[in-house]
Amino acid sequence: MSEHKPIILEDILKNPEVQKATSNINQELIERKEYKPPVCDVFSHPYTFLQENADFQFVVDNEAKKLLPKIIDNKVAFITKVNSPDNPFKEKYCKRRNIGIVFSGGPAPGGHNVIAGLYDAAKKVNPENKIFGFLLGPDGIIENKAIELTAELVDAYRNLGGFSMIKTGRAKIDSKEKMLLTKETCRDLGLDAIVIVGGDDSNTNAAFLAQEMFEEGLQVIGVPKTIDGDIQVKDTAGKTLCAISFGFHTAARAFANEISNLCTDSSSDVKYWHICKVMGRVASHLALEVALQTHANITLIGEELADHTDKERIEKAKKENIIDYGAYGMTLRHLSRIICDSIVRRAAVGKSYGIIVIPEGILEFIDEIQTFIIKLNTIIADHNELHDTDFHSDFPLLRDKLEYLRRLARRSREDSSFTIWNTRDDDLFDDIPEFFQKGLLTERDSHGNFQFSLVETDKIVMELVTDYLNILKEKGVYKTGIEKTYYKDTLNKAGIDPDFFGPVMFKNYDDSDLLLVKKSIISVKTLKKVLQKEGAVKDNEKIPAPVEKIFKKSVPKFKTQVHFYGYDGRGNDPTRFDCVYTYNLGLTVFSLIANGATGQMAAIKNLEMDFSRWEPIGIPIAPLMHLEERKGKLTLVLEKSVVDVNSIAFRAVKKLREKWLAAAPGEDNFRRPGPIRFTGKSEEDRPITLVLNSLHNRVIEN
Ligand code: FBP
Repeated sequence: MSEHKPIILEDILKNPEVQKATSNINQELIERKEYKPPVCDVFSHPYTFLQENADFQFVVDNEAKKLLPKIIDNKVAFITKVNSPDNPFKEKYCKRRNIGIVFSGGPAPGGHNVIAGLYDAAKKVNPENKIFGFLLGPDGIIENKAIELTAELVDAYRNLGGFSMIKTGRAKIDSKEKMLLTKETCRDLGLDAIVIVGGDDSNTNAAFLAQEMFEEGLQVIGVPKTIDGDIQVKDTAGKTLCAISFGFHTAARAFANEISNLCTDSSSDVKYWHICKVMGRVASHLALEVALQTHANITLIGEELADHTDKERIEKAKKENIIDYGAYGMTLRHLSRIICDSIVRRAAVGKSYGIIVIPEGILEFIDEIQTFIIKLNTIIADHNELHDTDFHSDFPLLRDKLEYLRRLARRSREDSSFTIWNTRDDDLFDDIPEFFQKGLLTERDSHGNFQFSLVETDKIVMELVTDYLNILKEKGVYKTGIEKTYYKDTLNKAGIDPDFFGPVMFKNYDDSDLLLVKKSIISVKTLKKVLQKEGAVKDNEKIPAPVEKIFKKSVPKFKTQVHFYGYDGRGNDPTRFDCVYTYNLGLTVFSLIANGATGQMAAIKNLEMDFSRWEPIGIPIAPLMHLEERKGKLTLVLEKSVVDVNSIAFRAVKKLREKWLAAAPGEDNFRRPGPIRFTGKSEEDRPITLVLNSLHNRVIEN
């Protein structure tokens, strides 16, 4: 007899077992929230001090000198302990402060721990200190929407992913009016400092705000956030100051786990190619890390494509004494050829399945597409400025937009000084599939960035791949390899001599265990023709059924499943690396504020090494800025860091590429990183990219 009491259906929600099973709180959540990240040694001391270090130099842009004079001379500052501080130092350090914090841009796992670190440090130094969280991103600053953070609220989000506590947004404080409103908010809340947790554009914002608020004495500190991993800082000598932004590790681990599961599925069911687009607006850092974690069969890296040169074409042009400009840089068509080559090679060994990882921002590195993006950015920005309206509201439908472009092309014919959009551009644009035209004309984000996440990059690339594979099929070079033993067994069972048909049907019958049907045989009809020609069947005879079966097996089927990995990984609870990293970033932020810094970005040096070697620092933001095209204009922004094709991580992937493609008989070489866990050692430690790149000084060139 059951020990449990029967549950009355009407009272079902009152039943304690039902309540426990349906509660929002589970054991994992409790353990996560209770986790106390270790702190860098310096933070175990009651007071910290900033030790400027002028050894770290940057190439400073003249425009940055001009626009950010108050913070351009900031130096890298190491956070150090103070042994016996004097009273004035203590008073300054512990004075009562109001600090505002805002999340800006896309969520990144670990943001809540930045808040927790800042909160804990501020309250420990002076319990009267207040931390305000601005709601819904920078709009919260502009519109003065903030909440005072309490211990209860902070505790509720410790070690949890997302930015749910105060939310985020993509607004930008980019006009005099917004700056004035920001000043009003700061005055109203009596703020001493604002902390901007954001990506390259948000840290750019932090620098301008620091410049603007300098006289008012309001300190502004940035925090390097973005799953894209494109905030990495090195000085001119190549010394790493910030190896990666927070959130990157978690997102990469989440994507890698999902993609690794697909590796398992596809090598079990052996019928699908899984096309995995992974986030990363521009840089391919996430794709590179996913490759290292999963050993997917094919991983494209945008930065490598930008470097591409077609050596054959260059040589040919040289002989003709001309320069073939088209041989430099990658085209979409050429990219599809490279992918097809790998698919064809795997098919030849009987593997009509696999995993392709495509970085979201890959189109940024394809010259022909990049040109369109820049031209369209300029056209849209010019239209908005001239008419003081919004291009997308004026031309809501694709056909309206295309008609507008056509008008511009006509104008270029009449006015030779108008060069932004000519007839050739218009014709080329016309050749692009409609869904891609729409993608290229989508609304830019508030920073003027092209929104790659809204474009079906994978669809564009894979449509070209499918087309070309069909051509290769027609040409007779795309075939599935047939195991010789299988072929022989099939024919023997039917009482047919395999050695009789083998040499007629296959091009490598005598010297391989994996048989490839001859190039000239591309259909049952052509098979019959060849068999007749070689005298293997008579004119009025049918092809023996087992022979036809084998031929049909040799015709590859390119079946795909498409996946997008982005928002899911971005919302994951942070890995232990990101928990510890962000909590210490929060502590760093407070040290910078308590020591009077402004225009600095909190960072942890030596992230690529063991935790015991981590060093909290402040990095000056202004010297990291350079000019970039935004909304059709050159604008001063924090420089994004893209994948370095000379880095050890990239070169390792390049060297292992052939092995991971596994276009050879036998097993694939997939790696199983497993899901994000809080315990365990290796996977939770730090990104593999960082581990490899930290070996930089130890690698001897050969
Ligand atoms: P941040 O640079 O703001 O951290 O955002 C990164 C990102 O997740 C990109 O990977 C992606 O392209 C983009 O945000 C998506 O933007 P949105 O959230 O507006 O769709």
